[in-house]
Amino acid sequence: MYPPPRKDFIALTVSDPLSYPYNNGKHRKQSCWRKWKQLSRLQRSLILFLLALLLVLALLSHSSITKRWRGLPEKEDWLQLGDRDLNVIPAPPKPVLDPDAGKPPAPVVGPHLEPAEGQPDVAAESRGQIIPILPKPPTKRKRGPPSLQRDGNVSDTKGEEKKKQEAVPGEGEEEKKIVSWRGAMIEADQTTEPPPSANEKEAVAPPEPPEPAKPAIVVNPEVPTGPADRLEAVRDAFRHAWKGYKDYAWGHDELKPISKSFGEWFGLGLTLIDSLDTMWIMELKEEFSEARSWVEKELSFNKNVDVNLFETTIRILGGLLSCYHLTRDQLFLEKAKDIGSRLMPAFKTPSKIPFSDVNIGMGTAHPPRWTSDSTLAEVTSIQLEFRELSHLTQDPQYQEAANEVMRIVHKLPGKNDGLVPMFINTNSGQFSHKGVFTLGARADSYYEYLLKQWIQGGKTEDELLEDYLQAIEGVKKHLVKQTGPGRLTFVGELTHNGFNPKMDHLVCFLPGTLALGAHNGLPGDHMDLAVQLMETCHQMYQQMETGLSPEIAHFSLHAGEGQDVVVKPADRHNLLRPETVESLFYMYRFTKDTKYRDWGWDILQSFNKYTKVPGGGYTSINNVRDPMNPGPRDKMESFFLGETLKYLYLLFSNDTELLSLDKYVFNTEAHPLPIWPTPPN
Ligand code: DMJ
Repeated sequence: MYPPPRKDFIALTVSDPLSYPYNNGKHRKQSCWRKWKQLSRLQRSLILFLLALLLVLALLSHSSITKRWRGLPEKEDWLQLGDRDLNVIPAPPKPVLDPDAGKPPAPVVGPHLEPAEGQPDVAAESRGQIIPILPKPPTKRKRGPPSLQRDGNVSDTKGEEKKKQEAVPGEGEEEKKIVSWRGAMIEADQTTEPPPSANEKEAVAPPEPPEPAKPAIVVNPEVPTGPADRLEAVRDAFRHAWKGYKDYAWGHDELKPISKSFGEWFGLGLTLIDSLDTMWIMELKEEFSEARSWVEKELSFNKNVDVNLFETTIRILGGLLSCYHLTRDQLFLEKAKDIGSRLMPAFKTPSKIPFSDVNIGMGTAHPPRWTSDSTLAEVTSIQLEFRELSHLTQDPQYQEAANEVMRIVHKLPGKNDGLVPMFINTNSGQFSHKGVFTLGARADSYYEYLLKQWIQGGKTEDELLEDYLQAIEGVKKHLVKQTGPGRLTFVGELTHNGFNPKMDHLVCFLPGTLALGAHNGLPGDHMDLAVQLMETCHQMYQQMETGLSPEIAHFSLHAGEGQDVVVKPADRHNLLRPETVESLFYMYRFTKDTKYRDWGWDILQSFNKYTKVPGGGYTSINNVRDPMNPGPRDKMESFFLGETLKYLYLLFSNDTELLSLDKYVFNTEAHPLPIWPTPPN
């Protein structure tokens, strides 16, 4: 409740319109003076005090508003980052591709993000490359630094206004402006661009407040970006991620880089184990050796803890097996055997379809509390690892349990031209929740593992190949469509209501898998589809203002001028997922088309611009459409180190014998396992 107004105050502010005309200034002045004289000393003192108070308040709020306009953050807005973290590169908005795709892109003036590989400097416009520059300050002021605010989405910035923003600063103007940025995800000296030369370093402007009236350029056009530099940039990214993990989450499952703490899922050092083979491949020997020592001295699976069968298999069992193959260090095989045998109780179900959860200390397993169903992708994407464990240990129990699941699913009714429902019941062994078909969450890696098991086994298991080929026909028949505006090929979903033009980022594993199949002798049109889908996955990044894909995209089927990719508010997050860079790796290995490397390079740069946390680590973000405030989620998923950075490294490596795709098959968490030699007939 507000208190009643004070009488003194009212007496002063109400005028007397009956005695004096309202617009007569002289009379009004005289009247005010008379009124003032009529007041008691106490009343006058009170009024003067109130006026003084109002003046002080006005001055204070003026100073705070001015601060915001100048882009100076208020302390609590910076998520407790230290003062040094306030000096960050401004996040440039990334325009969507011109909807007139196909037409030659309009010439863009500005520095190149990076020249094409092997050439010192190729015109960015020849690739339709985006040139990031700061937007012109908007006229409307919103919360946040005015120089970084944008109204509406990027298409609003087109036209005359945009042309003005793209002007190159003249000689003598600063090439880098460093301004504070709400969201604080970027360090001035830690973009993907390789370190500048001594001269260039001197040219870099020191951190200082922004000058909102001038556009500022954040990319140094002179930076060389040949293959070696790109490899080094990925290693730098890994080191930065690892630093955060080591400093704030060592031995725990996941880093929370903003709060500089950790999150626990299973309590098994998930990130550390998921990262082992990446460090080995990147030749980060010191980091690897420290991690190995933790595995030797600290890692214990004898814990009363429930773990998810699928996640533990692909990340921990897969990670340890792969590390054993790369290093031949028995430690990793011993640990793999330990966790593998502790997961086996999951298969003790009436149907032989495993439960989702296992207590690795108690040796018990159970489904989720709310259902007796397991997720289809989960029970059919553990086979590469269990089969390999049997190979190495000569103990057939692992392989038999895993193969049995595939045999059951192979024979099950309820598929739709090879497409499978998303759930399977652990009691009945039948599909449940039938009628919904997707290549995204809950079904994705079923398709991936059909092909990869066939390859792992030396291409001898015909049922796997049969199921894979049929499934791809089903995908083509029911799920593949093209957008109206730009004719982008995408994979949608079938629901009870019919076709839904929705595609999870997870589906971007598919171009790589299709290409791998074609490389292994499967139909050429699989490769054609791979090329088209790869373009779409690239566009899911390219058309976002941050250059990062949303978790889910919807596609427009209507012909016309609209946008191909539509993102719903709830789907705008990015979890640092690997699927697109995974496919880029396969596509580059099989085609040697350098555009795939360029696309991967753009993605790495965007990760560095929008998800890199000062001090160490990368974070998932909430909004790929808002470069001013991508909204850090304070979580670095283990697959960022296990998969995303590994695939980027392999994409940029010129050594095709490094994990040759004719010798290794990657599990769904990017852990390479050997292809078995074909048995003699
Ligand atoms: C990873 O754990 C695996 O790639 C899995 O197949 C899907 N989800 C994440 C990455 O997105």
